[in-house]
Order: sequence, then structure tokens, then C-alpha cells
Amino acid sequence: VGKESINTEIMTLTRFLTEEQTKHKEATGDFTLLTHALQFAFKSIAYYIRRASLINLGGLAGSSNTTGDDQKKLDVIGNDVFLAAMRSSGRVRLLVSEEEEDIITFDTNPDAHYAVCCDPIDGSSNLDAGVSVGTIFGIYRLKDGSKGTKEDVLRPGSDLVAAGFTMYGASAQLVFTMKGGGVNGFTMDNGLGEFILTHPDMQMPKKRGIYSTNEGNSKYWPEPVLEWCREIKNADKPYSSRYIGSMVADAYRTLLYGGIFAYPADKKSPKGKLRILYECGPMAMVFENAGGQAVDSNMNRMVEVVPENIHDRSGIFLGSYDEVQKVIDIHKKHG
Ligand code: AHM
Ligand code: MG
Repeated sequence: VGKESINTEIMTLTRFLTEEQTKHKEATGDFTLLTHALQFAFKSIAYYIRRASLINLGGLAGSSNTTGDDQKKLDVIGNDVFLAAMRSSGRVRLLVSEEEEDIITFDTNPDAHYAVCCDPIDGSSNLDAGVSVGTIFGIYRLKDGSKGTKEDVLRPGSDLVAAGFTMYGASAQLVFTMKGGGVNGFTMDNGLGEFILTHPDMQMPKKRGIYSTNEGNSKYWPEPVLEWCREIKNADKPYSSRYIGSMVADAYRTLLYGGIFAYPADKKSPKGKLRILYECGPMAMVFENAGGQAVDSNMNRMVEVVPENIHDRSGIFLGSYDEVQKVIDIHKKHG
């Protein structure tokens, strides 16, 4: 290979997780094994999505999930892949999935300590157009002495031990954070079959004039949200609008470039659209750990919101610190 500069000191996700484990003296390796299974689920889902239109995986499966969305064939496959990976890791006791009405308890893993909440393929309405979709996940440790009940997952995001999301785009990206830690971004190297650390210690810009929301809903928005939107569009330098309609993709861009993503509660969806356990909570943890903010439509910190039921929804504003603060200040003014 002559004198070409090839980086042989690559930080793969596997190496990263192993090094993290050795930092924690009390670690048993259970969490590390769980994350290896997660990693496999991401790789598999990325693979099927990439091949979807070639092997007839496009379109609807002919069913609808618990919250009434039409299920795509890939929603079903993504869910099955995820479920099998979590069960076979042996380290997961409970699984909450957007595609499953009830909590799944793995009887094969009676002594496992973890509960995983996930949206296996978020943004699936975009799938057939080849737009980026991804997987969102959050991991709780079961409460002390618990054998796995719904109380182990009906908890605030601030209890999460780890969370993150993938985006299956031009390349597969993984954003991962642990409690009290930073945010790290990995890119799938298809040649090596490994996620490589490409965005260490991600810190998002403190502000940026980009807003990302489905403004088609503005007819239903409450006054403070309308005022915020008018204000940013009439600023000296009006904000740019960017909306993909795939939370993982809109969030990934917002994390990198800064700005704000909003899906407020409104007259049409009084509780908001996005789900607390496997969309809002994990995303909020990522954004806070990267120096941003995330609040619900009542301007409460999103990671403090506790769902009553596993599929509960919430309004959400997340993004750069100053951009979210602007929303909070306008809401406070309205009282
Ligand atoms: P899904 O989980 O059924 O894919 O729905 C969630 C998606 C998010 O990815 C995205 O932010 C939002 O729904 C878009 O909603 P809308 O089409 O109403 O703008
Ligand atoms: Mg979703």
C-alpha cells in the first residue's frame, strides 16, 4: 500500500463500548452485550431498507398497528428483527415497541435487568420514496428487585441509562448517549461492516436560524406557537424552513447544524403526535446531552415527562439551546 495514509487506529462501536465498560468497575458486561445486539438490529434493518425496492418490501403489509397507523411491510420486518435481537441478547426483560400493543416480557430472560423502548422504523411513511428513516431507542434498568413490570418503563427520560437513534440515509448513522455522558456519532462503514466513531463528543450549535415543523398544521396551533412562528419568519434575517417529515432525519440535521424541531400539541392532536417513551424521551436525552434543550407543549423539560400508558403522546420542541428558549419565553409571556 506504499505511503498512503490509512488510519489503522479506528474506533469502532464495539471497541468504544468495550472501553466504556472497563471505565465502570461495577459493570457486569450485561449492558455491553445488550448494545451488541442493538448494533446487530441496526445493521440488519439498514440492510433490508437498502434492498427494499429490489426484493419487493415496499408498500403496506395490510394491517395497522396499535395507534392506527397503516403498517408497512418494513415496519413489520423492522419490528421482528428488533424483537429477535433483544430477546436473543438474553439481557432484555421487557420490550416496548411502537408496533406492539402491549409490553413484551421475555420469559426466556427471567433475570435480565433491562427494558428497551423502541420505534423500529420511524418515519416509515417516507419509505417508498427512499427518504431517510431510522430507529429510535431508550434503555432503562429495571428498578431494584423488579422482575419486570410496566412500572419499569412508565418512567421519565431522566431515568434512561442510554438512548439514541439511527438514521438510514446515504450512509447509516448512529447517535448514542449514556446517562451523564456525552453524545457520540458513528457512521456505518459497509466495507468493514462496522459502525465507526466519526462524530466524537457532539455539541450542538447554541443557536441557528432553521426551523423544522409541519406548518400545514398551523391552522390548529395555539396562539403562542403561532406567535413564535410569525416572529422567526419576520426576524431581520428570517429563518430557513427544513422539514423532511422523518423525525430521525430532521433531528439529525438539527443536531449537526443547529435550529429547532417542533411537533406541538394542537387542536387536531391535543396530546401531540409523537410518542413519549420511544420518540420524545430518547431524543430529548440526546439533545440535552449535546447542549441543547427539549420541552413539551407545557414547557416542561421533556425528560421529566412521565407517561401514564406506554403509547402516550406529547407535543415537543427540541433543538439548539437559544432556539428552544425562545419558544419557552413566548409561552411564559402568554402565561
Ligand atoms: P411514525 O412513527 O409512524 O413513522 O410517525 C412519526 C413521524 C416522525 O418521524 C415525524 O417527525 C412525524 O411523524 C411526521 O408527521 P407529519 O407527517 O404529521 O408531519
Ligand atoms: Mg415513529
